[in-house]
Amino acid sequence: MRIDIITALPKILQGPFDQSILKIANDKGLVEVHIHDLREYANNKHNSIDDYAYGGGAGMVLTIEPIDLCISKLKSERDYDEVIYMTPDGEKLNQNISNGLSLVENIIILCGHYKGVDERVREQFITREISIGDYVLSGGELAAAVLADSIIRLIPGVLNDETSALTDSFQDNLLAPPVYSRPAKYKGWKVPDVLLSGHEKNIETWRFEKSLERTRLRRPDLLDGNDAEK
Ligand code: 6GU
Repeated sequence: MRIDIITALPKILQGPFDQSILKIANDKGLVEVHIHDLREYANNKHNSIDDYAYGGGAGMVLTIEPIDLCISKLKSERDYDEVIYMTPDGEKLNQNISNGLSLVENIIILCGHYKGVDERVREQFITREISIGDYVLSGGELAAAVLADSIIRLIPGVLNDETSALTDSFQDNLLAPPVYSRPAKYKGWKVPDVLLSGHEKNIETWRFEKSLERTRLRRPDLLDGNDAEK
């Protein structure tokens, strides 16, 4: 899979992709993430990529030309399944969306900034608009990193234990059960006996019950329309 991220602030995005699972995925050749600095597509004296909004008002708007040049260049090199714009007024990200996107070949992610992008960019180039939640960030970069992380970790082979992405919270509309590690007793605080029993069936049942209990308590909304309790 290939992910091209277009941003006015490339430095914000360097860190996340140089670390942890995202780096492993890249090193294994399972994903290629390319970060594009919008300023390199500014075809003017001052390298400017933003301008005042027509009609007035506070805040700068990312202009259409550099974005057009960058997206058009990428599209001339390969086909893209989606051109995604990160914006707080987009569709709210969930596990379903990430699952779907982990199956495609090539995506472009455009990060919004300042007051947003010229509306014609959204009309002409964008196939999908995604938000990561009901709060406002100062730019789409962190949101793009969140989206890319949630997609990349689902690509087969990225995680060591291939089943572990399947047992994540949300993957079956249930929150994950509690986990414990050594020591079995710490300052008198004990790990539940069943987990030390070696009895696989009982452990599985215990985990499922804990998942259900935790979901009922914390996120009853997830159980609406869920088969788990029927
Ligand atoms: Cl995608 N962008 C910005 N700027 N703020 C957000 C967001 C995106 N998702 C939630 N808040």
